[in-house]
Amino acid sequence: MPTVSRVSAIANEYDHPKVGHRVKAAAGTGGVLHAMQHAVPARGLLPLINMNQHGGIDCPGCAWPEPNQQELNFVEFCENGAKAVAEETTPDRAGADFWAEYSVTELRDKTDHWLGKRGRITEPLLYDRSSGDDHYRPVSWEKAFSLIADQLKRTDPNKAVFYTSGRASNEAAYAFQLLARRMGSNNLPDCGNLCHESTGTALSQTVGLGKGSITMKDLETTDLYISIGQNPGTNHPRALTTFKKMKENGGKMVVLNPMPETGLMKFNEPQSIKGGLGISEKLADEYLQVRLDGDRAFFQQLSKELIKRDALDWVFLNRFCSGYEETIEHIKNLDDAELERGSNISKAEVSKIADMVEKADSAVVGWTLGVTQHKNAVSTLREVVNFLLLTGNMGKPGAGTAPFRGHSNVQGNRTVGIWEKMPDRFMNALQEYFGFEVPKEHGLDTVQSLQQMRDGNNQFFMSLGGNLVRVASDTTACENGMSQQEMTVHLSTKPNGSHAWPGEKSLILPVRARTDLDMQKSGPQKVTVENSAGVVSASIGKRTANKDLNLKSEVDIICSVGRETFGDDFWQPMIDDYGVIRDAIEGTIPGFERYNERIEKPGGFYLPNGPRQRVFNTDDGRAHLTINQTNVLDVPEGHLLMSTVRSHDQFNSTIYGLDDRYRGVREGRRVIFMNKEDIRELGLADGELVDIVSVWSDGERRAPSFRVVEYDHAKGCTSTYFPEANVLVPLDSVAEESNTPVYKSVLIRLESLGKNAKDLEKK
Ligand SMILES: Nc1nc2c(c(=O)[nH]1)N[C@H]1C(S)=C(S)[C@@H](COP(=O)(O)OP(=O)(O)OC[C@H]3O[C@@H](n4cnc5c(=O)[nH]c(N)nc54)[C@H](O)[C@@H]3O)O[C@H]1N2
Ligand SMILES: Nc1nc2c(c(=O)[nH]1)N[C@H]1C(S)=C(S)[C@@H](COP(=O)(O)OP(=O)(O)OC[C@H]3O[C@@H](n4cnc5c(=O)[nH]c(N)nc54)[C@H](O)[C@@H]3O)O[C@H]1N2
Ligand SMILES: [Mo]
Repeated sequence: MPTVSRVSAIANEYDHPKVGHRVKAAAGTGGVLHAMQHAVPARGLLPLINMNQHGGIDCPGCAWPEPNQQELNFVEFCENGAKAVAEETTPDRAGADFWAEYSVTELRDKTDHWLGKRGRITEPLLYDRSSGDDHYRPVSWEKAFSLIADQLKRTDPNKAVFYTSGRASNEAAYAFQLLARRMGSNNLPDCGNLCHESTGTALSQTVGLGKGSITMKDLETTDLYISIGQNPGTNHPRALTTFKKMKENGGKMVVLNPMPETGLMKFNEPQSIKGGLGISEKLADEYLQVRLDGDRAFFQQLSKELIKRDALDWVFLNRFCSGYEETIEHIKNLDDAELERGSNISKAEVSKIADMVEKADSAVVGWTLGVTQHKNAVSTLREVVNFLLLTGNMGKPGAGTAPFRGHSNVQGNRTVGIWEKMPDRFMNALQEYFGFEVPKEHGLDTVQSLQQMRDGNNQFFMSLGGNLVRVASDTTACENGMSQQEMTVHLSTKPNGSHAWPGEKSLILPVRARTDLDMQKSGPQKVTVENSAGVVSASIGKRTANKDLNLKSEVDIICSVGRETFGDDFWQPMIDDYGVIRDAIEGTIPGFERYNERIEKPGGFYLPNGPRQRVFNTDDGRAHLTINQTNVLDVPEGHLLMSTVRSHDQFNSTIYGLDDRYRGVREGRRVIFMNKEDIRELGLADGELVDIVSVWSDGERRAPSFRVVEYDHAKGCTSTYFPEANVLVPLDSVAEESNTPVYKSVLIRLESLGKNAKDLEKK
């Protein structure tokens, strides 16, 4: 490993961000007027009006659940959904001329913003290092499939990695896992490993199902919603409409977040009368600026206070839980001062929240990445479950767990087999249904796959969507790892940073996107997706504007590779009619009975959910309370903790634009948000340019040229944007048990460059 990392291609130049006015209220469903300014989808609004409606497409953005069918609005999409669709329906093209103009080496110095704005990829492309040509060149589909088939036939299944980004449909995901397992590999990592793996791990251990328990109705009617580590104004804007309903029903909202996030404080619903008049409404009743990774300590403080008050649901504990005596004893004896040091939240504040919990007949805790991407994330989430179980807030109306998933179908991908550790029940069913030997040994997750690639022990990498080089930690190690493959294959819509790090041979296979019409032998195809509430529904693309492009559907590509490689007779019928894949899902996974029939119903159907019914699929059939240590992160003098977050104008590595209007940043992304006191104590100034440096046992890592932005951030904590800062996190820095990269509590120091952005602007 290098002691000082080579500066990653995306991370070397200062991009002159401007800092100014912050927009103070966020918008939910229908908050699209703003989006329309720079995101009107090409060739009309039809894809948008159809979005999330029966017979239309599921939004390709986040996994926020749809409201009940009776309550659907005329427009059921948000600003960021509109941007996602605009990005997909762009008239811009990255055709053969683009790939001829830019060599791979040149592409390495381009940001993902620039790459994505080149437009849709128009035909399959091949890069072949042995030819001495540093360019991707057009290739026929037949040649592409036969090259991949030849490579797969000579690849050791343990040295092949099949990565999925959570936008893939259930049908494409199922076909993809079939390809990997038919080959003999369980190496099926996904973006979920980088995202909610900690959620799945903690919830499976405690309540026996790695998914959230609530329905939309629960969220709308709960008495108390506790939000931890989420920024829904940007990342799940339609949630704001639900929060508003919850507040109208008398619900209260408590927020834990080190950053003051506009989308959690004030809300402006353009579809309501008040909103139309520009009157915004308050969301959070209490906003606690917790220290980074301080949520576990906070929930210990809260449970300790409730135990002291004997405000526990003993009937529920006795009837449904195990481990509570020991857990209560443990929490009772935790040290108050240490807990307060961990959370940065005072006893008085905890007491106020305990009052709210006591008054509430029901409570939901909702979370996203501010909780899942820490070293101790799994134990934090177990502590959240302790709180819910102690107060009986599980499996009754208005109560439960609400992890909001990221990508629109990341939850569905898991359900249908994209996981390196699928249970034996599934493997046996697969073997029986298809009649080939299914490998039983667990495969590699995302970080393990990248470690194997980095260490030169892998031959083949195939990616169903996504942009792994940019979104994983340790950008440099990933770039090197990708380049060492015998073959890399990317199913993509647009150029991205991962394409710039090809293996010996590399194929870019352009896919139809969710909005595109998908015509196969049996007619136009629909696909299905599962949202964060476990509802499965259909999505039907209708756009014909990309007819002129030489695209194939994801299902078609995957099954064609399978057919060419193995010659089985089950691949082609799946391409001709995706209903055949749904039959196979029904035949191998519980909960999908009458799959093809039930997706015809508006709103789709719910998958079974034990915890929602107080059924806990654990070893003793009870919900488990657990003992978790406090583990406060120590920060040496002169250092700070850093979290990496999304701006309002990005979807992961797809950068729609360079503004973040709720945080007052424009035209650039290289900023670090800091508390005023921290700036002063470190002898820095607002606007100063700094390098961010992280120190590890294998040497230091550096992300150069960021502008210091004074912000009302929790003391000792800072935030920057992902993926620019990913270069700072070593691949080996992961959460215990879930192996998710520690993206949200990185120990850093800052080195001044002796310049101030404000002076540069004056010149
Ligand atoms: N527009 C848009 N929508 C998206 C995405 C996108 O990039 N753009 N990405 C999608 C994906 S894949 C996902 S997974 C989700 C992500 O959704 P979010 O989790 O909302 O995304 P982040 O921007 O990472 O925001 C993390 C939040 O947690 C806070 N935080 C950080 N550390 C801590 C902590 O220790 N404790 C607490 N309490 N808070 C903390 C941060 O200040 C920030 O507000 O969004 C999905 N939706
Ligand atoms: N530092 C830091 N790093 C993070 C995170 C963080 O909070 N901080 N968050 C992590 C999380 S939660 C996630 S989910 C990952 C995201 O990781 P990924 O899912 O791997 O990345 P994306 O940026 O969402 O993928 C974008 C690419 O997908 C392709 N694409 C778009 N639409 C389609 C389609 O319909 N089909 C196909 N085949 N391809 C398509 C496009 O080519 C585009 O370039 O990043 C993780 N990385
Ligand atoms: Mo995610």
